[in-house]
Amino acid sequence: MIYFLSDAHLGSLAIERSWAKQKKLIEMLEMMSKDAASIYMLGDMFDFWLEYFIHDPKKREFSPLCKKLRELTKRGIHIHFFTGNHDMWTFGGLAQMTGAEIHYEPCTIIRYGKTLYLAHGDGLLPSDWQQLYPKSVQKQIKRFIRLRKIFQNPTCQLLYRCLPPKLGNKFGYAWAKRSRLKEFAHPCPYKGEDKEELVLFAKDQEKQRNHRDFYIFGHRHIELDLQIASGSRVIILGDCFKQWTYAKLDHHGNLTMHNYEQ
Ligand SMILES: [Mn+2]
Repeated sequence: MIYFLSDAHLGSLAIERSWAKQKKLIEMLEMMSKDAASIYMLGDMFDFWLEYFIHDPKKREFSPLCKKLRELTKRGIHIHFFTGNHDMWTFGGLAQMTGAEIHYEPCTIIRYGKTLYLAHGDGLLPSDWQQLYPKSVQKQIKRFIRLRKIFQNPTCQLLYRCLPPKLGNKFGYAWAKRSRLKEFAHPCPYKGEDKEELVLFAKDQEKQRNHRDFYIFGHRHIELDLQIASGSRVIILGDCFKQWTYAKLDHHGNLTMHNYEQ
């Protein structure tokens, strides 16, 4: 079996009982480990993860999860960690702590006879997005792209990593909290097949003859399983702090969505 999950936003200052969520996540991983060959975590598992040049005591908070992942990799389960827009700043530390393989970019894999496109999902747009959206939405998208460029800029990253962790975390967690509170105050439900960026992105890929059986994303905190073409589905994974949803691909190439309630 192959499992897919995303968006635990561990450590978030806007989510109550963060330690209990981490515990539940560990139990969920343990459940998956019973028959998992690989586990794919598709981004934003941490609300803010940045590796400084100086020791960061805050990381200790996540050591139960890191220990669990280390144990699973030792047992021979492949753990894949995709960076999201909240936890892209790992420079080898997380891989060392957990034994996970880190993915900084979307990737296409073939498993059990199926082609899967995997990505966190932030910043993915159909190629004709500038014609598709009204000016106001275009402005928002452009702002997001600009911010993403700054986040991914090596010089900016280097400078941020020089900060004392206490200060860097203060900014980082406050920024993440603001975006979480914004989401809680104005939830953005599924926009529909003709507006949801990730669906449009996948449809565009199909149109360009880059066929995949499954497009699996996180990022949006909504649960979606949508057929977009014959033999092609878009899956958006939901989250692991409220909905506790995940996807599972079995040996026959069947992909199913599940809800972890325990
Ligand atoms: Mn995200």
